[in-house]
Amino acid sequence: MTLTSDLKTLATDAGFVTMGIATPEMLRGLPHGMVHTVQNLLTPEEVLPTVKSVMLLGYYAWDKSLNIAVDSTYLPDRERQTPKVPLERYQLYYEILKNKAWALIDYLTKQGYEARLSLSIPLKTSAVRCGLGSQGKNTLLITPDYGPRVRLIAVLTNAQLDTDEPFTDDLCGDCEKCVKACPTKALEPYQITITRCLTYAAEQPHAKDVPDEVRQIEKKLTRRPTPNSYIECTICIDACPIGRSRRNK
Ligand code: B12
Ligand code: SF4
Ligand code: SF4
Repeated sequence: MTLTSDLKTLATDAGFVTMGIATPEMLRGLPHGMVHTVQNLLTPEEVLPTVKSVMLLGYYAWDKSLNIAVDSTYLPDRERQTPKVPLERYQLYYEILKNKAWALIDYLTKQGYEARLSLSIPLKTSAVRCGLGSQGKNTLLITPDYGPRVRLIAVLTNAQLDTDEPFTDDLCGDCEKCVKACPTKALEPYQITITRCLTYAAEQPHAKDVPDEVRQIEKKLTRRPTPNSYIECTICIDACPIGRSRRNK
């Protein structure tokens, strides 16, 4: 058994359904810096300066409740409109991903290597270069078996691992179901207008750059199980025929 196959076995045992490995050189030229106001995308070297291998892992999001986001602090309704400090938010699938990927960090560290989890390198384009699938017209990573129903996390290490081939097919073909299904017309093939996305609108209840009609649709469609939580939109995932036969409702 090599270190690479040990790690792949560990990842499968932890519940990841797809994985692939690239060197940092194979990930050059991917998106970097601020994505609108949402996320500062980092290079692998910014996360771990000694990085030699990047492992991309996909977890099958088999239930919509995995998309729940919960604010860390309870605030009465009147204060929620204008919180004095920004609220911290927990997204269930991020917590699950970190928890499961920890098995690999633990293993690598015990073997004497450095290892870091990352949710802040550009995960979709990195996943394509690691061979997991293609970027779909909804801009998400779609895999041949699960379509866009996978959530992504990276494990970076200074161990030298065997790499996989980048994915070169376009799995979408003539299909445009996700583009047509988006209720706010946020999508054009392979492009998104972030301020029209219901997930952005729900995450940023006070953002001024969300068009009024999008805000109205967000208020109508976003499911809020409690005043402190909401379920992120998955309409452009549910619309995708690839991998739909798997349970996802
Ligand atoms: C910022 C962000 C958002 C923003 C912006 C979305 C966006 N598409 O950029 C908002 C808040 C709107 C958002 C919404 C959602 N998100 Co989000 N988001 C991210 C985040 C943090 C960065 C995404 C990013 O890199 N954007 C930057 C742009 C430049 O990247 P890009 O889309 O790859 O852009 C490229 C394409 O447009 C491409 N391109 C342009 N023209 C063409 C033409 C062709 C032919 C091709 C092939 C490509 C192409 O080139 C661009 C540059 O490379 C990632 C986590 C991460 N660290 O990567 C999660 C992530 C992408 N989100 C995720 C999810 C699931 C969602 C939602 C479904 C909400 C939910 N239920 O969780 C929605 C889906 C909206 C959508 N259709 O994209 C998952 C996606 C999993 C997957 N299978 O891909 C991620 C990876 C989080 C995770 N850890 O799993 N998200
Ligand atoms: S997450 Fe919802 S609003 Fe955002 S692009 Fe997908 S379908 Fe449209
Ligand atoms: S719904 Fe169709 S166009 Fe959209 S990602 Fe899936 S296969 Fe591609």
